[in-house]
Amino acid sequence: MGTLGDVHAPGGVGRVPRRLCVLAAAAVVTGSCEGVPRFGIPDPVTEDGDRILSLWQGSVLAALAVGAIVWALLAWSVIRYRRRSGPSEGLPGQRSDNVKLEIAYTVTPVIIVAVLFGFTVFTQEKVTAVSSRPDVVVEAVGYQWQWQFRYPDEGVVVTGTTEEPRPTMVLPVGATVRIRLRTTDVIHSFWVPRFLKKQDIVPGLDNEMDVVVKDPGMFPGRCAEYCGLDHARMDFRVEAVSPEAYRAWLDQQRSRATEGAG
Ligand SMILES: [Cu+2]
Repeated sequence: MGTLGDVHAPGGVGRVPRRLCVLAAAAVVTGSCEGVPRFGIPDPVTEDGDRILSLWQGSVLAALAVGAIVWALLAWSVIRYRRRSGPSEGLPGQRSDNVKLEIAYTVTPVIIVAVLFGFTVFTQEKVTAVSSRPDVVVEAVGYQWQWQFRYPDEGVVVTGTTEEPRPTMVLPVGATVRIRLRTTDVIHSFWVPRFLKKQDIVPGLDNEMDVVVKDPGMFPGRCAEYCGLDHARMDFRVEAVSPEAYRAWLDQQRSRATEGAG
């Protein structure tokens, strides 16, 4: 008759999670999980987004592996030790302790959590880092209840209204863009889902983020912090274009501003 000790050999419990940790680790370090599902998060369009996606995929795979092992062990014990018809076999082996097993099931989760923690810190350091020399600086100013995008080095300002079209932050593809986050009133939050990160805009706090958009396209963004009556109308767009198209857009904005002033 199998006892707990025979069945759950420490090596058997520890080996699979360790293998998965290695798999998840490889994914995070290499920065991509080709062919692995995204498990519900948007397709990232920034370099940091790729790192965040890999961390998410590694974490979900590790969780699924642990879940599969737990469910398999539960199913096994339910089936193996079910009440049967016919003469009773009596109770399975009853052991009050198994030191090796207890050490294994304490140390294994600690290792898994430590590995996940390590990769989380590693990724966080990467995605919150800001370059000392960004290529483009944009100030995203949130106010009740819209956005203003200022390009201080270019003399260009885009001011949103709650009517269509929503304000568009135009960025060049492949450039390191510093987004300075400012508010004139309450707390808002700058969120472009396909960047896979968002950051609060807090009065009196100079928050900022760097993004490098990989591919051209139009990406919706919104305020992600409830900020009052028309919070839901604080939509905007980020349009990533080629560096040439970006320069042309700046020129167009400047000439439009001059015409307006004239
Ligand atoms: Cu807001």
